[in-house]
Amino acid sequence: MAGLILWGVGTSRTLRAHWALCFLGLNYETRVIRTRTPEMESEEYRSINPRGKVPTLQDGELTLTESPAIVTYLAETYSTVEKALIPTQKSARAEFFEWLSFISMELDATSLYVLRRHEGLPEIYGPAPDACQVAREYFHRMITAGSLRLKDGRRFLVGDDFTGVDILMTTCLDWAKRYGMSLPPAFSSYRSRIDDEPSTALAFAANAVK
Ligand SMILES: N[C@@H](CCC(=O)N[C@@H](CS)C(=O)NCC(=O)O)C(=O)O
Repeated sequence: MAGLILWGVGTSRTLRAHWALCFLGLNYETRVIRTRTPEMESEEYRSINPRGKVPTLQDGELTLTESPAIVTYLAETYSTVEKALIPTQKSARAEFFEWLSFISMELDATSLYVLRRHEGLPEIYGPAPDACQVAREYFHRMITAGSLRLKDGRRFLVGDDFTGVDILMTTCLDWAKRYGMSLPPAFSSYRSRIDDEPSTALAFAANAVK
């Protein structure tokens, strides 16, 4: 198998993978597959991703799931001097992985995904109003603490440039807003700045359900 193939459109997590590919200017093929559709259950897709989730990236012989891992793999493999999604300097790389973990665990898995499952899809996962209330409070606490990072006036989370963790953070900020949560002012301004980054519009278009 040759070339890059990305499976999945239309979700916050698929957006992350499209965005990294768009930012790096890579040619890739999109396999339009959406959550909770028969295609997700197909034998072909299950043989590629037995967990039945999107996104999945194929790069030659490599098949990779988990959006933070996909963004990091693309960043490590395809960044150039002109277009890089991960810093090269050791301490900045350590901070990149710190933010990757914070966003994936504290914002996504512990807060937003709880809301997605129990407020957005109660018919599948069951209603859980207490857990949702706690998830909202937890998100607020984490994003407020996270916003201290921006108090020195920095434009992006790590180093001086836009990186993969800005992709992940932006998807979580938008996700939180869709669930009616307000953002600390520093993250509202940050989110507006992200729209100035040319790959933002490309990525949203690539991830859109046509
Ligand atoms: N940790 C995974 C989560 C992937 C995930 O849950 N994707 C959702 C769409 S955003 C999905 O495929 N849901 C289908 C299902 O759970 O049945 C990642 O970040 O890629």
